[in-house]
Amino acid sequence: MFKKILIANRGDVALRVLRACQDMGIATVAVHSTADTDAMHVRLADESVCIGEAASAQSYLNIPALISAATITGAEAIHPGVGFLSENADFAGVVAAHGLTFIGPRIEHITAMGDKVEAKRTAAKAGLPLVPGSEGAIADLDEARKTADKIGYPVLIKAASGGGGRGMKVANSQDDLAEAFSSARSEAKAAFGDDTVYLERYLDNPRHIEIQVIADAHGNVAHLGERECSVQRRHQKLLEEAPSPALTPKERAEIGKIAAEATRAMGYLGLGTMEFLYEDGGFFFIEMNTRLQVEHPITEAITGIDLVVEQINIASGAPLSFTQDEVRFNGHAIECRINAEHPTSFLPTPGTVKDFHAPGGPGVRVDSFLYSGYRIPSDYDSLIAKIIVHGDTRAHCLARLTRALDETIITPMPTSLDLHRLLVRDADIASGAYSIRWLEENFLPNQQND
Ligand code: MV4
Repeated sequence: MFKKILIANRGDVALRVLRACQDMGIATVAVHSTADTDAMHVRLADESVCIGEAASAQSYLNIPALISAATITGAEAIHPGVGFLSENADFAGVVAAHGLTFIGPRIEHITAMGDKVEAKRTAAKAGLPLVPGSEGAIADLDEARKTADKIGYPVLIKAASGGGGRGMKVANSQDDLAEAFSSARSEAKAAFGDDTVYLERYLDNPRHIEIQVIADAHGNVAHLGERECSVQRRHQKLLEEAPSPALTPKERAEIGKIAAEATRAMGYLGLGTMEFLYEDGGFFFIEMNTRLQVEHPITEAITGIDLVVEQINIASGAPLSFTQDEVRFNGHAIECRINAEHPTSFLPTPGTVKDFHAPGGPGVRVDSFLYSGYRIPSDYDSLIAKIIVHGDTRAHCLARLTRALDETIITPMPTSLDLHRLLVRDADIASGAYSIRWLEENFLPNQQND
């Protein structure tokens, strides 16, 4: 096992990894920008290294500074956390080239899943069900037309280098196709420097359901159930729950088995998440994330498995601490993401926190780096806290979540807490009757949707 790990991240995920290391008796190295000198992850780590200026490009994305920090502190492994360099195959390669261990999947899988065309090819080969669409990239308008005629309108043009919703265009009929094709291409070129696009049948209002998978270097593979992530606005998830209120036990067992078998077929290593669109009882693979996810705590809550500890174990060559047969799904969990943002404009509201009071009691977990007097920098994303609640049933979980949200105090800046307080009292949330358009259409009807 590693003696010392460097955590190449900040915020709640840096604390999350730090806590796993502490539970395992592993020493920690925090890195921070000049804007994060007073950050909680720096205070709680055994050692810390300043790696650059506030701008992420000069600090949390600064590969030479991160490698230097690991080398001078004698860290043996680097955990990339979430975001930043967590899905950067070049970084994983540089880490390995310096004799350090990247706590994450193999480079080939990070590379394959980063290219959405290659991701679909890999997924299809591994037996995952796909949205009907082009076999690979679409070369020109003529090919787009032929493919669209074959699969039927409406169709969606997507960027191979995209993901997270950027560079997508819908064509409702052949009349729209030329415009959608060329604007998707030029947007992709501008956003990613790559105008490779592909085509899929457009699903009108699916749910977003993802499956957590995990594999070690000894041939042990497991799925840890699904997370329902449909409550989102502009591709920012607000609330996630496990299990999904939409699935029957039979559907859950089937898609879990398919995902685990695909994980094995790929020769995948470590923690991964397969994202599916779910509509009319069918699952359609769209993307795979080759990292820990922000919403991982709800899976931890219903399985009792520490996903970060497992990641570290796997990276050190140890086997999974459980087998698929030993995984038990227990009760229901919901995560609310609390952002420092304006309730209607959704613009960030950085500044100094006056009062912070976290909720507590049975079934409540808070992953946050806030403290009273902490100054939230304006340089990073606005996620400031995650409130994760577990209950015996979905209704029990919602009751506990309602009380947990009502206990929470964050002043003086506006946050998304008030929106969550309304959401937990909403009839559609109570019944689980929502899909990916629900929040924008029914809850924020005055917002500009994209
Ligand atoms: C789709 C889709 C409908 N049909 N693909 C958006 C982000 C990217 N990960 C994939 N996305 C979508 N792909 C087909 N063929 C609708 C979306 C989509 C979406 C997906 C998951 C969660 C939220 C979403 C919000 C808008 C659109």
